[in-house]
Amino acid sequence: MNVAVVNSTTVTDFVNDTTNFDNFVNEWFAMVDTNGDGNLSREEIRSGFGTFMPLGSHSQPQEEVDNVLELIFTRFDEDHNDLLDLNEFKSLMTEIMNAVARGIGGSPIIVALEKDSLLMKAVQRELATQSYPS
Ligand SMILES: [Ca+2]
Ligand SMILES: [Ca+2]
Repeated sequence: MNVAVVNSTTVTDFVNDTTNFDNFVNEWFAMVDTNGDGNLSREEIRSGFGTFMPLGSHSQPQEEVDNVLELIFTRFDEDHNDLLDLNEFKSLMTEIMNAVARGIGGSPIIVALEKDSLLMKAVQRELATQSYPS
């Protein structure tokens, strides 16, 4: 666990850096697609849920997880095959990151970061692209 100061730009810059964000989405897709068939089933997303959600909602009640899954599929499963392909997954990830950015707002806040969480990746990217005067 690390602590970092972030604002909404940390997250929006991360999403807008297309090459970087594409790699990031691909990585996550491969991680969640445990049977490697190129599609994410509800079960795969459910299993990946704990690390998948930006603020690490590990111990959500099953019912709540089902509701979120239902919302995800209603909104992002564009061809209604009950699977998310890479493009559908990317829309979902973009939406999640934008929601995180809106949640943070314009003023810098201090957050606790879980290793490998979405926010952590955004912060790492920001740090990597910043140059500090020496
Ligand atoms: Ca799969
Ligand atoms: Ca689909």
